[in-house]
Parts: sequence; structure tokens; C-alpha cells
Amino acid sequence: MTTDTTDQLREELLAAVAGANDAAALDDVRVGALGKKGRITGLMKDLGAMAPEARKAFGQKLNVLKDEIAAALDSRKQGFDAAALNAHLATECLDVTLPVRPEAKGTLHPISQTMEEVAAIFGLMGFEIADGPDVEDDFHNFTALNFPPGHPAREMHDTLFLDPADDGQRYLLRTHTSPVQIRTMMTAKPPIRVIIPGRTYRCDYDMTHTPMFHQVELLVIDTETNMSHLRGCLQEFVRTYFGVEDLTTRFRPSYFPFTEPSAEMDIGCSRKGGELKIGNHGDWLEILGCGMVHPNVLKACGLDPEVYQGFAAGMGIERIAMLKYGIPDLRTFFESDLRWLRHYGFAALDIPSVTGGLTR
Ligand code: 2NL
Repeated sequence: MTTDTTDQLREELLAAVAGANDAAALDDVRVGALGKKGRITGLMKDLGAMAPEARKAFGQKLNVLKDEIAAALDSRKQGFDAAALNAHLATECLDVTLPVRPEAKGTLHPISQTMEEVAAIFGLMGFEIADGPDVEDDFHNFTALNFPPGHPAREMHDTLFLDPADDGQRYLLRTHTSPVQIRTMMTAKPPIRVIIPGRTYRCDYDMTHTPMFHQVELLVIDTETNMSHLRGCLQEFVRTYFGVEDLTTRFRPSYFPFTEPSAEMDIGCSRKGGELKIGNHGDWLEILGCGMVHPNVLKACGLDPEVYQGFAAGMGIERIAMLKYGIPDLRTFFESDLRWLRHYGFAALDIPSVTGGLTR
């Protein structure tokens, strides 16, 4: 075994590398040279039987050859990989300058439509829209809202927590839109009249719960604001939203940590024949929760409860959209099924207005 052996083998293998037409052929060359039973591997094994001097010299040559062939294989493989990637990208290319396909019409999601209707109604009553971050801290989501330290809603159980942060805070995905009201009360000077539509998150998934859902909350803070204002405001809202002019409402006592007193509001309905109809037909349907802002919440926001008072309410957007538009299954809202979107979607320029009846 001499230099000639390695020179000849080098020439042969480099030619084979150059001659490989695809990645599979190239891999055959690699296995044939460097695999367990490859030719270079075989020569390496023979080293053991050689005299020390010859072994050293030939061993060095073999190592150089091995590195050279490995480099040639590598470089050719990169060429194949790049060509394969380009071919794949070519099949995925999208010409954004092409004209719009006439049949591919987008629609407004019923959630967006409903949020715009809610904003239009409260907008006429003088409310402004406020927003805030989806990722919140313990203070804005729980503490300022008068949740006591061990309250079950604070636990892992319902709340989606982020990985522990460097600053020692345990950040979370807001479980309601109320932290935005906290932020508003801490920065704005009363009188305050805001609605907060937005995404909220809870660790729950079944027929009637999705891990992300939408809420709208409202908040009024002034010096004289009382429960009759709350009732009148919410009654006006449901009458306009459902398009039933004399729709009756009923308040039942309830409990929330952040309001005192707290109430749930029902609206008139009928369930005859298994079909739900909104209107004064003798039956009742729960529609939202509300109450007078708890003095502890005002204090946490730096507002003097001896001077200021107000009301708040919250409702689920999916729920009021399902009721108005007859959507039977909550989970279909988030499946991005084009047939569903075409059926329940709204024309993009169908701007909701109270005078226009708020419906299609
Ligand atoms: C429901 C009930 C409610 C509120 C939300 C609130 C916010 C602040 C202070 C006081 Cl900052 N209250 N929000 C009050 C009562 C009920 O939501 O059933 N939502 C789906």
C-alpha cells in the first residue's frame, strides 16, 4: 500500500462525488467510501497490521484523504439541498400582484361585527373605548379587583400563567377585561365613561368554553352615579342590541369580588318548542353581570370612595352574538371554516349604526 493507492482512490472518489446526480446517489458514494464497510474505512482497519513507521505515514495520508472526501461530499450535498429548497419554494411562490379573485370575498367575523354594534350603541350614550395589554400582572388582574389572596380564581386552575419572569412577577393572560378599567381609573380623572371590548383567556375547553373568548365591560365613575343609572343604561343597551323596543329586564342579586352590590341581569324571552326567542314572553334569560364598583377597587386605583362612585358591567361577546345571530355552537367561532364564515360573516362595509338597525 503506497501513496499511489490513496492518490488513485482520491481521484476515483472525487469523480464519483462529481458524477452523483442526486442526493441519494451521493449518499451511496458516501457509504461506499466512509461507511462501515467503505473503502477508506477498510484501509483504516488495515493500519493495525502494518509496521509502526509505515503505519504512521500511511495513516496520515488516509486521514487527509478522508477529510478531503468528506469535504467534497459535504459541498456537493449543500448544492443538492439548496436546489431542493429552491424547487420547493418555487411551488409555494405567491404573486401578490395578481388581481383579486372575484369569488374570494372576505367577510367580517361575527365577533368583530358584534363588538362594533356594542361600540356603536354605547358610543351614542357617550362612552369611549379603552384598551390594554392581554398579558397582565397579578395586581391589575386580581389584587386591585379585590380578589382576596387565596381566592380560587387566582389559582393555576383557571388562569393561564406565563413562565416565571426575571423581575419576580408571575405574568398571566388576563382572565377578564377588568384590568383595563383598573388602568383607566389609575390614569384618567373622573367623570369616566368607558367600554372595553377585548380578548380574555381561561384554562377551560368544552362545549361552552374556549381558552380564548371575548368580553365587553363597561365602567362609569362620577360623584353621583347610582344603581338606577346602571339599570337604565343596560336596559337601553339590550333593547337597542336585540331590536326589541320594550324589552323587559330583571335584576337578581349576585356576587363578584369587585362590585357591591352585585347583580345579574335577565331579559325576557320564550323557549316554546325548544326555540329561544328574545322578547316579553314570560321566560327569562341571563345576559350579563354588573354592580356598583367596590370601594376597595376605587381605593386601589387611588380614587376616594367618599367622593367617587360608579358602576361596572361585563358580558360575553360570543354569547350575545350567538343569541342574536342564532349561532348554535361556541367552538365554531374559532375553526376558520370558510363555509361557516360565509354563512355567518358580514359584508365588510356593512357598518353597524343604531339608525340602520344594527343588523343586515
Ligand atoms: C360577567 C360579569 C362583571 C365587572 C364585570 C368590574 C370591573 C371593575 C370594577 C368593578 Cl375595574 N367591576 N367589572 C363588574 C360586574 C360584572 O362581569 O358575567 N361577565 C361576563
